[in-house]
Amino acid sequence: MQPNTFVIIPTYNEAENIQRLVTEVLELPVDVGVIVVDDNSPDGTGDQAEAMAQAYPGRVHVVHRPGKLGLGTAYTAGFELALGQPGAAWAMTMDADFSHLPSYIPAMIACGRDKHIVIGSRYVPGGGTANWPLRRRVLSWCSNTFARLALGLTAHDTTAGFRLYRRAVLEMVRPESIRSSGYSFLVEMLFRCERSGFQVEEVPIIFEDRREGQSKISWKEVVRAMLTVFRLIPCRLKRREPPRLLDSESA
Ligand SMILES: Nc1nc2c(ncn2[C@@H]2O[C@H](COP(=O)(O)OP(=O)(O)OP(=O)(O)O)[C@@H](O)[C@H]2O)c(=O)[nH]1
Ligand SMILES: [Mg+2]
Repeated sequence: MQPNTFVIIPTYNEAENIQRLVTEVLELPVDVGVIVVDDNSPDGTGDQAEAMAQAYPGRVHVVHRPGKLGLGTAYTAGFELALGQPGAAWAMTMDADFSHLPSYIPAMIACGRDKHIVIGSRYVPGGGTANWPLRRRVLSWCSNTFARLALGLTAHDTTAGFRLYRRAVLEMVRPESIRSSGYSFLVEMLFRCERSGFQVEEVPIIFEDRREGQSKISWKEVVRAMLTVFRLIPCRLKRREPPRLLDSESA
């Protein structure tokens, strides 16, 4: 049977993580497939992902890109492949480094039955971060709060990459037209979703610091995310769509 949910995992140098992560996702008691989007990682992550695709035909797919093209376009390449799969009704995104534990996926999918978007969130009761240095915690909390207040978002974790989107959301907000990458992409995507009237829910998660490998986040990315927030502020003045119902509610 074809999975109805595809978990998109962008990777750049995640050879220590990818096979274990994909295995854990596939072993969950939910109907999911996996799409790895690898940017020709020098450490051979792409080959490892390919080996998983051979071992699980139809359940694991790999998009190989020629070089490091950024997280935003990696997500959109994953969405495109996911939506092209027969029976695909939801697409998830998660990091490859075990900061987003696969064990939260079933709760997010359950929550997605009557919501348009579900966020695995650090900033709702029960959520949080583990093993993160104080500097990183302060930076994350401040940028989240700034984005939330400046853009009038209802979600509390605005930069989270652990998300579940319903097909209709991706078809309407057209993520491929978002030019920014990384955190900027995530904030802009959430902004578009909320402005379009889609219902967002947050499931608490404990975000753990990466287990293996190197961080790819840079100060440049944080500054770019701030600039994205400033660029979007004028769009707040445009009309906001009324809350949307799920197809099943409007039938
Ligand atoms: N395909 C692709 N994946 C990327 C790129 N940059 C980062 N990633 C992946 O995106 C996910 C998030 O990147 P991280 O480096 O973990 O960023 P972070 O979680 O903000 O920071 P740390 O946890 O401190 O490393 C990981 O799975 C990375 O391998 C990219 O340019 N292309
Ligand atoms: Mg990470």
